[in-house]
Amino acid sequence: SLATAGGLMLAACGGSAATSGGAGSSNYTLALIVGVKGDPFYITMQKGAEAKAKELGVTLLVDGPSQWSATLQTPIVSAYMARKVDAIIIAPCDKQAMIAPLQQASNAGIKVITVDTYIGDGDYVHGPVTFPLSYIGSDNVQGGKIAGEALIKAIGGHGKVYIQNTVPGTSTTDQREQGCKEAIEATHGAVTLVGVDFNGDSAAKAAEQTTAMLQRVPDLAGIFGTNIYGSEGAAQAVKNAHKQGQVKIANFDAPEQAIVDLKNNVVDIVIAQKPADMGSIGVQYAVDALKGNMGAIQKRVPTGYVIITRDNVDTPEAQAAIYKS
Ligand code: T6T
Repeated sequence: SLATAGGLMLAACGGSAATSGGAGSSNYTLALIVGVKGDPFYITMQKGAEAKAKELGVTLLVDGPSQWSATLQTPIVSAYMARKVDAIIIAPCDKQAMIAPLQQASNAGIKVITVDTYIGDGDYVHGPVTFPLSYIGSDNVQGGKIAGEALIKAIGGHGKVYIQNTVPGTSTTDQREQGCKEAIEATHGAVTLVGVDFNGDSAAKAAEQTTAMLQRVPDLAGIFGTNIYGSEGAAQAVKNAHKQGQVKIANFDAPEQAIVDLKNNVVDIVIAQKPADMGSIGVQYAVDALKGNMGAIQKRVPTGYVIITRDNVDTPEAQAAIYKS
């Protein structure tokens, strides 16, 4: 499946295979397994990982499932195990279901690092799962809170809101929902949550669900889209209903379309993560671990956000944070 997957890529082969001991000496093969193929967030992560692999002179293979699914992601882990890669850098699709396959890889001596999403509870020091070397990714409870607070402000501090979520069991989006709920609770009833829908990581499904919600709750004031697809579908439904400006949207993630929607007053805040940094640090850590340089590795690396609004969208910092596709 790897050879035909199309996502398999040789990013860099540094130096000759026979080299050893020099600066670019490590003849390591790393695998990056993304959460889903074709997602601009992961495309941007891949670019960051590839640049670092090239710099360090190691080989990087990249693959991922065609849909957001632990069932589809598991055989990719198995295939890289069979291929005896030195390290797996992965965004696990499910915090429980991906524990066993990754534990097997770790038991086989493969270094395991998680990026973006985690397994267990993400605390690889004191939590139930400690074999991954690091969790590199956003603080998603904080991100959900930022989104929730911005949405509450945009709707004037009171009214009905709705959360467009992806797939339960995904650490990132579960935590964003939690953070948004905490922001809503802090209004002591001024803002109420009228529903949470799960779109299966499909923008089309998200649009359908949001359209139904707009009909059921005509005075809906705001929507939080917890990732690219939830936000895209929510924005599409609001545009279809000609309710842009009337129904506010907090948009997690920063693909090009989100920036267009921001400029057109369809969304009010775009929360950009730093996927290229996640990929780059993931590769750096894998090579550190393979060289026995464990002191360089932190178990948890929060990568931060760039908050994009109409006020700063044209600044170099905001423009640089837009995802590649
Ligand atoms: O929001 C990102 C990522 O953080 C999440 O885990 C899955 O969805 C995205 O890739 C965006 O589509």
